[in-house]
Amino acid sequence: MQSIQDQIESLASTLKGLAFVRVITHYDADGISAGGVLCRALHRAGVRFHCTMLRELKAPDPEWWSDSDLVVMLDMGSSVIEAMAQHGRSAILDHHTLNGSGEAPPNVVHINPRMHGIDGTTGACGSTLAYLVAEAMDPANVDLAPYAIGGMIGDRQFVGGFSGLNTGILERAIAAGEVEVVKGLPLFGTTVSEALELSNDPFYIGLSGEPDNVDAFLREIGIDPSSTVEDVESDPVKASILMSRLALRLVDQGTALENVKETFMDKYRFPKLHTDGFMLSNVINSTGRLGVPGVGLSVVMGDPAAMEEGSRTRAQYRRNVQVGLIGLRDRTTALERVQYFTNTVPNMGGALSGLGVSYILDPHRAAIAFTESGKDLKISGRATRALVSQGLDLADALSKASGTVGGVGGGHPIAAGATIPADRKDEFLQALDDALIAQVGLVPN
Ligand SMILES: [Mn+2]
Repeated sequence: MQSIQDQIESLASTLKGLAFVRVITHYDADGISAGGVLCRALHRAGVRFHCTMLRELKAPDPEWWSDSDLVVMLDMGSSVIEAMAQHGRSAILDHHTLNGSGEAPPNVVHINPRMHGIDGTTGACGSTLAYLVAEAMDPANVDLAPYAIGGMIGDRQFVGGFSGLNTGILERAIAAGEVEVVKGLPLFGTTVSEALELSNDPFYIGLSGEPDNVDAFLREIGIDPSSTVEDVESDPVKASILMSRLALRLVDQGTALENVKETFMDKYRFPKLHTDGFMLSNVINSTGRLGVPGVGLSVVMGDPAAMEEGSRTRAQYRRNVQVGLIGLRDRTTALERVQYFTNTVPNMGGALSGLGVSYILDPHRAAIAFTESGKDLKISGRATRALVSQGLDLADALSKASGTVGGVGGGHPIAAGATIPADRKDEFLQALDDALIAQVGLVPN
């Protein structure tokens, strides 16, 4: 088998010789960043392109091959190699789980780090691979590394530390002056008051979404609300007072201890773009979530007007999530090992159950959001790492419980989903609670 470096270099030289490339990518932060980085490299090389961002990949569309020389699929596709091969010449750059060996027919280039012993969770994602192709097309494309890093952060590749191909990209980007790694506060915004007021991760009860309370809180601890986040970060005394007071608030509101962060974190500053990796990833993610992924793509393509609009979608998306989180505790019902609530905003269930169980709901119980979808209920479930380490497996429990009422479910031990007939909700909840109790017992007194 060819090495992944050889695969990337050979795809890069192929791309430079083509007239028109069709790019298909996922609508999340990683997929949009990957698409933007590759399209920008194609544009610089004088290759025409057309980019489509998909919410989910059902089956490849034959139209993609109608007038293009090559279809490049990013951040997905490892599960549809054969179908792609039947339609025509394709390249698939994915980092998700493989079906079988991943071997592809001769008209498909299949690049997946998992086939080369590289971790697809921390070592490479869609934007990693798209960036490496762009860099192989022209080393001057190193100025696109910040967008790739935004995509890696959006994919949560940094959790547990970047590894594999990501590490090398970070090193080269630092050497080129595109990125600076600095220790900073887990706060994102221009002023410290804006950052706190818009904070959902963590969600601070009484501060998030409450600007008057934020200003009073900051004044009480001697911080001018109009100071920038960087002003506070550069004053170690103020920064540590702020961090310890915020940590105390999280403890008081019953946040799972694993989510009480009192320490500084690595931030990835992009001096030439006047932003950082977490901000950029939030901006791009929000455009996909609000149904305008083209704005996110234009941000990555370097359009300053898109960046302005992206800042507005970021604020709007955060407000939407906040509306769901404010008062969530009062709208949540607890059984023994499960707690559940109704969500009314499509595609928001996972964010609410995840942020809910992390910061404001009971950390001893898995959190379940029910979202109506025609005659069905869609279920998004999240647990804590502590529960998973005690043996809780939400994917297994959701799969069993949905199966007993004629639904389907699955996912990961800490984050899973299901779909069930709407009229069997109570029966499903009982089966889910039973399955979770069988895994981790009753809540200790
Ligand atoms: Mn991805």
